[in-house]
Amino acid sequence: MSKRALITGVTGQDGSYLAEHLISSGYEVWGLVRGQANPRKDRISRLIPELRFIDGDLMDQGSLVSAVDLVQPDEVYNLGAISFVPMSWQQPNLVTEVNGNGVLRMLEAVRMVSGLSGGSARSEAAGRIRFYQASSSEMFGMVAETPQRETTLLHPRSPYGVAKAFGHHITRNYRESYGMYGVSGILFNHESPRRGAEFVPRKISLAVAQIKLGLQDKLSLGNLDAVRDWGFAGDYVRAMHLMLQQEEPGDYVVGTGQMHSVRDAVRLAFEYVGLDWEEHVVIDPALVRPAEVEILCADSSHARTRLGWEPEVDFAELMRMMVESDLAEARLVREHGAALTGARW
Ligand code: NAP
Ligand code: F7E
Repeated sequence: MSKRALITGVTGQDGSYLAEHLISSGYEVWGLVRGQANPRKDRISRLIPELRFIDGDLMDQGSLVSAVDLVQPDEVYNLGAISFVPMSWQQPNLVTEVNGNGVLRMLEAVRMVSGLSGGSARSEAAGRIRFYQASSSEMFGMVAETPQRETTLLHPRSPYGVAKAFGHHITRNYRESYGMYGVSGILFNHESPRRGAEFVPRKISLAVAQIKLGLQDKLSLGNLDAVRDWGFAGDYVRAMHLMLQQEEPGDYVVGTGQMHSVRDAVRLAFEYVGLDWEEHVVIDPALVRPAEVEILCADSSHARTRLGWEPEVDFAELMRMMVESDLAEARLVREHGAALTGARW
């Protein structure tokens, strides 16, 4: 019989790649969707017609218990979150509720449906539903060491990072308290042509496409010196799946181990279309964060040795892929109008 997976955050970047990966591996995949007439549900069901949906919200405990009870998944991937870091200074309570307490609600739903009570001895029920938590390198914040690994001290710099740290710790606590098969993937920044337009690599690739076609002239950015370890989302969802296939649950850092600054990303993207970035980029101090994460770089040796995971797409290829995709989309808009856009995502 095929395995069944439930994904929260299925309408997001990672949810879409993970659903595709699991379906191609023979899974029956259910996605939790929130809200009334969520337009992103239409978008993903066009992309992945085999995907099934169930209503629910990480803010609503009852809806999560019902969803887990109805789907009876073998694996739950908790990807749902408010994932844009600056939003967490604007609405810290909401972000804490969704990204922090939302994890606890999802764990409680799994615990209740599995019939687990206290005692860390692993019972059959404890391993029945395996749980993946989308932890983040943002938890390392003001980094205690470089590169960062599973044991690096957490020092989050944003309410987003603080909420993710709670989700991380509570997942480990359910593993230790109930013997639940719960893992955290501490994923470093990962991007794709499906990335939200608010995140810096996609903001750059979209602007480069518009500027190349003469539809825009300037790109406003904040801190160009920030350094990130950027990978491809399609590579990272393979790691999520592998984490839930191990005999014992554990936590894993996932990244490429390569560091690039925002300036590098801008230079590369403009170079790709034959333009000089310095003629187009302007600095907007309003885009600089109240507390910045200056540098992130993953030591993924644990994931590489234990999971056999390797990234396949490097930074230059990733930026090329994103710029090409946005150029193709921008050309469509220019030639046929907005009605044809979003056909691929
Ligand atoms: P994304 O594209 O922003 O997707 C976020 C998803 O969460 C959307 O499907 C959204 O659904 C859903 N969501 C938001 N609020 C919700 C709520 N109250 N209840 C249920 N679902 C809700 O994010 P992503 O890049 O795919 O990231 C996936 C996860 O990995 C997130 O938890 C993120 O924090 C984490 N992460 C991402 C990265 C990265 O670089 N991408 C790195 C480390 C960790 P709607 O359609 O309803 O808005
Ligand atoms: O910023 C700098 C900004 O918003 C990257 C999320 O997926 O990864 C992501 O969080 C860097 C920061 O991603 C602009 O200050 C400069 O230093 O693309 P970002 P993020 O904040 O690192 C982590 C791992 C997650 O978990 C999150 O969910 O780029 N930067 N100028 C800018 N950033 C943005 N967005 N816009 C700018 O104009």
